[in-house]
Amino acid sequence: MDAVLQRVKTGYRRLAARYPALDTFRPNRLVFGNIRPMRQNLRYLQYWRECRRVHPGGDGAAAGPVVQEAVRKLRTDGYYIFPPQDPGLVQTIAQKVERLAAAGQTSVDELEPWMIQISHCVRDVPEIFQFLRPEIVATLEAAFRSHFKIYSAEIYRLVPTERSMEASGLWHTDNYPPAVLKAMVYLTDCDQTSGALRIHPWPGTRRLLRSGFFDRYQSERFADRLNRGWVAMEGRAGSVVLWNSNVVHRATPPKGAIRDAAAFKFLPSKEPWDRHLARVGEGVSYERRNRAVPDDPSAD
Ligand SMILES: O=C(O)CCC(=O)C(=O)O
Repeated sequence: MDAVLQRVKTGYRRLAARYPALDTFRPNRLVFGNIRPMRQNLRYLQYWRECRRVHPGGDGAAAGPVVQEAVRKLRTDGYYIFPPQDPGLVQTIAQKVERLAAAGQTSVDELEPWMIQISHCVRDVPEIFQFLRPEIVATLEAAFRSHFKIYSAEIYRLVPTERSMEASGLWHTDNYPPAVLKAMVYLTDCDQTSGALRIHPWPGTRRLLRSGFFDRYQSERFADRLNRGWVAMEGRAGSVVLWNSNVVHRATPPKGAIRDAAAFKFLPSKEPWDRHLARVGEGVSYERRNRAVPDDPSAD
C-alpha cells in the first residue's frame, strides 16, 4: 500500500513540476491551508480529537457575548481583537521590556534585523501570562472545544527599517498544521504606521490560495490582489489580537517609532493551560521565531 501511495505521490510531483497550476489543487492547501505532509495534518487532527474527548469545552455561549462573538469572528475572518484591559500590567511589562532591551538582553535573526527578540522572556517577564484573562481563556477553550496549552511565548520589538522585506515582512501564511492559534498583545499603541500586523481575512485568504498564491518568494503575479483587501490589526497598547496565522498576513515595520508585542502560540491540550505552564516553565519558549511546530503535538 505504501509503495503504491509513494508511486502516486511521485507521479503527482512530476506532473506538478511540469504544470505548476496543478499545485493549486493540492488537497492540503485547500483543506488545511498548508503544504505540510498529509500524515502530519492527520496526526494533529487526531490529537485534537483526543483533547476534545478529554474535556469537550462548550461553544462559548455560556461565557457571554464577547466570547461568542470572538469565536465567531475567529472562524469567519480568522481574527478577533480584544480591547486593552489592565493598563497597569501593560505598563509594568513595557517598562521591563525597555530595560531588557537597553541592557542588550536581545537577539536578532540575520534575515530580519528589524525584529528584535527579548532573549529570555518567560524567565525575565513572567507577568506576560497574566494577559490570558478569563475571557481570552474562555475564547480559546471555545475555539478549540478543549483545554489548550501555550507551546511558545516570546516578546519582540519591531523597529523602523529601510531594508527590503524578507520572511515575515512578505505576504505569507505560517503553513501550520490544523489547530494552531496565535495571540499578540501589543505593548505599544499600534496603527497602520506604527507596525500593526496586516492580514487578509479568511474569505480573501481562500481566494488567494485558490488562485495559486502560497510561496512568499513567488508572489509577483499576485501583487495586485495581495495589496488590496487586507486589514490592519490596529489597537492601543494592551490590545490582544487572537488569530489563526494560516491567513495570509505580513509584519509591517513601524515608521518613526518602535512596536513591542508579546506573542503566544497555542495548541489544544488534555489539561488546563496553567497546569501545563506550571510544569514546563521556560520550556514553552523553545519555538521562538524559527516557525517550527512540534512534530508531536502531544509532547510538552
Ligand atoms: O509581528 C507581526 O506583526 C507579525 C509577525 C508574523 O508575521 C507572524 O507572527 O507570523
